[in-house]
Amino acid sequence: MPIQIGRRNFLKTQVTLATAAFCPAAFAQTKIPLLYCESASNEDIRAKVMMDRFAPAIAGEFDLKPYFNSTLFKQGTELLAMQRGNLDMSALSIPDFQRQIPAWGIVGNAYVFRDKDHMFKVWNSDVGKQLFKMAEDIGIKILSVHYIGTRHVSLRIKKKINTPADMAGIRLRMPAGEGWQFLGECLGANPTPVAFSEVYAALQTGAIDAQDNPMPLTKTMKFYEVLSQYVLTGHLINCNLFSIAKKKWDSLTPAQQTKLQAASTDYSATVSTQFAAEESELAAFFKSQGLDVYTPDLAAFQKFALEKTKKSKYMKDWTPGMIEKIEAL
Ligand code: KDO
Repeated sequence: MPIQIGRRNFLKTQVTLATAAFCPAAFAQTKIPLLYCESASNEDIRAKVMMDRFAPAIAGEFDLKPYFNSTLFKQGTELLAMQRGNLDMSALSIPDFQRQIPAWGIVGNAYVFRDKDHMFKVWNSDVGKQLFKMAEDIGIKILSVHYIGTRHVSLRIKKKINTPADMAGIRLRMPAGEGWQFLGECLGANPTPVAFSEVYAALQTGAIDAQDNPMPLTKTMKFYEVLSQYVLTGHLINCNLFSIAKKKWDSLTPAQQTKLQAASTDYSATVSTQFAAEESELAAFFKSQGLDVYTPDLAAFQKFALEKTKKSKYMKDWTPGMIEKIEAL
């Protein structure tokens, strides 16, 4: 049975074909621009995997415009830029969300995740669903989560650190943001905000005594050149939330959403694997560079952080029953 098309449709088809003949662009799908910015440097695993894997995977539908090293928006301002429609995507931190959603403080708290596997169990559970919904309610669609290492205290000065009492008065750089600064207080230190891209200079000039980046970032940014010791506090299993402005997401077709989601899931899985692999070799590398690398009294650090949190104003913001669900996973 030949397909019956009416006279009007027939004419429309002829006109369309004629148009396409004279300007192929009318048929060539115009690529959707995706403006991306984050504070990772160009040498970072995340930048390399983005350019080598993620960008090519979405190149058919999207025109990715990536900015690393916070070259478009200062670290900590990306979420607001996304809400205002000035930025499409970023790799956000938990304290970025906590600024507008106090309940997110629960997952940015010291020692809340036992390890990388526990962290992913939480994000893939009902707890993760609840937190992702809170993010959508402020206009941010979280596409995927990647592990960027476990945070430990590393110091320029040689003072031996065994318990939080030894951290008293230590000027510990933490990223800007209330959640990050409180995390520094939970380590017994005197936290001070410095942008990621300024940490090397702050260590070199003695403006700060310590910082707490995961080992892969300390390597990539060469912070170890101005550090003397790594104290394996393991106080935070660090992740980025790979996100898109919800308005942008909602403007995509279902096919474009499926494509972007699949590429994001693949991207975060690849990044997490590479960070974990690199991290496993770095204690030996830092020792080879002359740093002292040792484990402090972890029980003392965990006890101190829990007491600090209980006495703080933050626990009242936590969703009732959520910490029990997290601990049970
Ligand atoms: C940092 O500023 O110490 C930090 O490591 C915090 C992380 O959550 C993440 O924002 C990271 O910077 C950036 O992705 C740069 O690596």
